[in-house]
Amino acid sequence: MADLKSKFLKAYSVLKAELLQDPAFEFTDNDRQWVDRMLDYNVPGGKLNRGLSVLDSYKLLIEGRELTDDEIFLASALGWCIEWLQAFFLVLDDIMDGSHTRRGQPCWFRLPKVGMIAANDGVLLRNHIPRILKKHFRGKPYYVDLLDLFNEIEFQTASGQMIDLITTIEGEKDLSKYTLSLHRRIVQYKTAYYSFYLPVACALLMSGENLDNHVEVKNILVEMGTYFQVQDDYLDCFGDPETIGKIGTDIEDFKCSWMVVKALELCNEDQKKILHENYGNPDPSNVAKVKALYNELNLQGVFAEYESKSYEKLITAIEAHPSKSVQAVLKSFLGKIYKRQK
Ligand code: GPP
Ligand code: MG
Ligand code: MG
Ligand code: MG
Repeated sequence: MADLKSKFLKAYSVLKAELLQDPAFEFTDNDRQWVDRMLDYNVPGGKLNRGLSVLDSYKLLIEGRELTDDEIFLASALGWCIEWLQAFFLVLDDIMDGSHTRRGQPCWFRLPKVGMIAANDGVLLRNHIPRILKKHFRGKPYYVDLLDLFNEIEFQTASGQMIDLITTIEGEKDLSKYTLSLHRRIVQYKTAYYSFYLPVACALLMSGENLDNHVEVKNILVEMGTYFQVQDDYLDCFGDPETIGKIGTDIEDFKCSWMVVKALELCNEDQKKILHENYGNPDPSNVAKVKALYNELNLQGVFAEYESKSYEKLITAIEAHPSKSVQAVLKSFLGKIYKRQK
């Protein structure tokens, strides 16, 4: 596995070098340096779970036989396309959420020389994906399906991001609309499809499968992605910023987070008043009051319970799947995120 990871990391340098020599644009040294630095800052610094999962999943799907170097490179290239997509989303999400840090460093747009150039860098990151796909997959029978998959999932993610954002519009702040069903809709679209379904769908396409035959796999991965975003919401409030590499902003931003939805479900009238008075206010004293209320309601315990229940449900759904190799793919993915601290 260590060997596969090092091959995956090598593929990044190959893809970056190709993009920096893209014949469709006449780069000067200065332009090339900008893109080089922008990519290194935003693409490879995360956990790489999504990218590596394409490789892991493909290996499990073809069962038994060794991967050829060509297959390792292609599965890595698809994994990197997902990491590029993620970089595109995060660069823009950090602007929209007014975040300060990401992956243990200032958000890209916070760098004095970058600022709103980051918005165009986001567009560039997004455009690199079809360029990578064209270069390496154009002759493959599944090329059109790959393009279609990335397009569909980008649309779903942007739509999820839209509902995440429009629930927080200034002047219309209304906690009464924050329910578990709204939360579910947001996280399913903004996170689950691109983070969980996409890596496995890429591996399925590469192994010659028709995605229409894998609706149940998709349903399980969307469940897993929902659980993953609940963890993200929890860590935004109770995670260690040193470990997660980012400082939470959900309370300040009036987000429809799992935490506030649960708090609203469990609170009495006096506690509800505290939420209404303090949620969505950037002042640290207001944020502290919300966190104190979360503690009073034992949301850490409520989350721990949610976490083990979700795990059990997912394992049951996975074990009901007829294919052992698909079960292995799904279990490997779940193993990577269960009880994660970052
Ligand atoms: C995560 O939400 C969702 C995304 C990164 C999708 C963004 C989509 C766009 C079209 C820009 P989050 O804000 O909770 O993530 P984090 O906690 O990492 O900031
Ligand atoms: Mg964010
Ligand atoms: Mg966001
Ligand atoms: Mg978050």
